[in-house]
Amino acid sequence: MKAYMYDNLPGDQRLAHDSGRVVDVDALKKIGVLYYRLPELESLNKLAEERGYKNRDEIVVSPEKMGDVYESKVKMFFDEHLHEDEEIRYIRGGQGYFDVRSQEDDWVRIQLEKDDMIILPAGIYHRFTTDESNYVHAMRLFKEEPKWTPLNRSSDLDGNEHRQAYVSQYLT
Ligand code: KMT
Ligand code: NI
Repeated sequence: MKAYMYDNLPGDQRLAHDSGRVVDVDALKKIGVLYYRLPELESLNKLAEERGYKNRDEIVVSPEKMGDVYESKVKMFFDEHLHEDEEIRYIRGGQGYFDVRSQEDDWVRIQLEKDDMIILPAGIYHRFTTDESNYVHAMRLFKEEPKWTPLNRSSDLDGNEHRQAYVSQYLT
């Protein structure tokens, strides 16, 4: 895992866009983003048990696996959105970038690789992209009732109860 401020320069979303300004795990925690390195599946299972993640599936995001829809899917994942529940991802292979909004509403880019696990809190604005390798294999974990419909950023969403809960816990 490596996290840094996104450079906001033009260019493909899959490029590193590394500004050189590092962001540490503590700073991620302050905006409610939890990071774990879990080389043993056993530790993942323990964490899942503790946090009530009862369900899981696996996804491979790649042109080989997805065919023609790959490019459009990757663009969709990169639309800024939030969910009304946590987004939990455990990377099994390949790499990818999760971008999350900082306290100042700038993008923080989190580069993940095999054995990295990330938990994004409900209500945080974020987006995802593969990198230049165009391959990521991830486990998606969720609670009983997955509520992970992406809600795209808009002023209408400001009043959403999950957004408001996030803002009052982490941004004020
Ligand atoms: C998401 O929600 O952005 C995804 O599922 C992308 C693939 S998981 C790394
Ligand atoms: Ni999401």
